[in-house]
Formats: sequence, C-alpha cells, structure tokens
Amino acid sequence: MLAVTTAAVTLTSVAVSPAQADPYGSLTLYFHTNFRGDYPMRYYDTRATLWSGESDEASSVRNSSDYAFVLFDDTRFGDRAFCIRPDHEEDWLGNPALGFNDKISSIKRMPNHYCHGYPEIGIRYRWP
Ligand SMILES: [Ca+2]
Repeated sequence: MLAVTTAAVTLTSVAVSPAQADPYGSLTLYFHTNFRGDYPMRYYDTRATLWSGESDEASSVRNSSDYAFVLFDDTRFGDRAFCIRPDHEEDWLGNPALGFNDKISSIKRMPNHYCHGYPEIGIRYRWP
C-alpha cells in the first residue's frame, strides 16, 4: 500500500513585468512612422512642454498608460489638439485626417481614460 503524503505548496507571486519608471505607464512619441526612430520619447508627467529636440518631431504615438493624453500643437497646451486613449496607437500622425506630423509641442495627461471632448485619434492595439 502506498502512503500518500501531501506537501504544502506555497505559491508566491513573482513580478515578471518589465521595470517601469512609472506604475501608470507612459505615452511614447516616435520620431518616425510606425513607431520607429533613433529613440522613443517617453512622457509620464501630467503636463509637459517638449524640449527643442523633440518638439515638432513626432510622427507616431503609442499610449501604454492608464490615462488619456492630449497632444497639442502649441508649446503652451493650446492650438490644435488631439487625444489618444489608453492602449491606443497612431502609426502616422501625418495622415490626411490629422495633418499632425511633426506638430506635437506639448502634452497633457487627463485625470482618467476619457478624452473629455477632445477629438480622439488612434486605434486600439491591445486589450487587458
Ligand atoms: Ca508644434
């Protein structure tokens, strides 16, 4: 006869997600179309005016944060503006419907995942 022993197995959750600078994720701007470029421009802050090397440079954008972001043509959160919701991306800001290639000069993070009336851009690229 076989004696069956049970071993207590404790499962501990192991964090395997990549290190993030911000628990809320980030908005990433790319210098070229289709999320390409020498390096991506990442933003975590609630408001940011893009510095001279990044202002008027972005050609695609991806929002991996939990918040909607508004992208402004002006450096002071004004002029033309578009909003991108969480888990959305736009691979070509210069498409005729937007005409926003090399235009983004400031960004603002919304308090939640809604665009609050700003025109929305991008397609959803992932689901939770
Ligand atoms: Ca601009």
